[in-house]
Amino acid sequence: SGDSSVGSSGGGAKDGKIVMGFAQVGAESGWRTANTKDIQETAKEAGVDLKFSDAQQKQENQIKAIRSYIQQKVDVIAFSPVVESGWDTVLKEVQNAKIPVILTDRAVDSQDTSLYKTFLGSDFIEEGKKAGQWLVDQYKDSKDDVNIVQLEGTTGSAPANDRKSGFEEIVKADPKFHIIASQSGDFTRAKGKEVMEAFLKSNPDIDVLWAHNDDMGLGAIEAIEGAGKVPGKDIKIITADATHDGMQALADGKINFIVECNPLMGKQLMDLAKKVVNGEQVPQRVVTEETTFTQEQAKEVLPSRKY
Ligand code: GZL
Repeated sequence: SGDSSVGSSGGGAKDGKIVMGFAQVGAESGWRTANTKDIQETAKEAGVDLKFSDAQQKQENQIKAIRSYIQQKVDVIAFSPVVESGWDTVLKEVQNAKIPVILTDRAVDSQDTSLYKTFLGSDFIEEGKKAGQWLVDQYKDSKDDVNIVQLEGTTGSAPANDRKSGFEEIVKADPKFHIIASQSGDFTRAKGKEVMEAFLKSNPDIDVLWAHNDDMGLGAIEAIEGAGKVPGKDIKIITADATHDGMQALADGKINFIVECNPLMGKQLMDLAKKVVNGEQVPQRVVTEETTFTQEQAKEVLPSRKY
């Protein structure tokens, strides 16, 4: 009949191509734009027909996009849930439409793990612990109190929840560490600057900033310099992600340590998508590879970084 959609998994698979609906969080950070670029490039390389939406960090927009992918009868739906909760209803609609789901980057707190085939992304608790451990090691010979402020990621998101709990688990084991302020900067540079300005106004003696991503850390650097203090010296800064701008600030001595969060998961996503569309078994959890960087290491690797 020449109609290649006949007999496919129901998707609009034109000429045998897999059709993927991807509902992205937004374009809030350098990490996110690197993640988006990688997904779009690897889809092309894998011959996957990618339908892509940007939810401007709003859950209702992601839910709308997922519903539109159901209507379009795509072969597979992938998305990075902006927050952990509130997904069961729409994921049940996808399940009823017999479309497999892959979670990327961020997790959902649904108890029913049959609602998705796999979760591909970083271990954010581990990332928080790495940040905390670096701090403990830095101050191991000091008896003085250490005052920490924390710029949390998007409220309710898996990276914010888990980076916070991983970090606090490590530093709270030592009574000299005090988290004197902690607030969301929504993963953006602008909000990170705004919240850090408020922290600086109400806390004259901040020793350390732990920012859940580079972008908030970079905004905080502007606030710290605006307050006449030296970032990386007067206030030590730890961030997560290791995007180009963060790594540049690390090499320049304005950030002291970065815990990498690898956005380049597109190739793994496309391989997993082909498997789930073909009904093959895939692991329930795939953890992305990533490391950490000191100022010296940043200087070395900057020229070869992809993002
Ligand atoms: C982490 C990702 C976070 C990044 C932020 O995997 O969800 O969202 O750390 C991004 O930069 O906004």
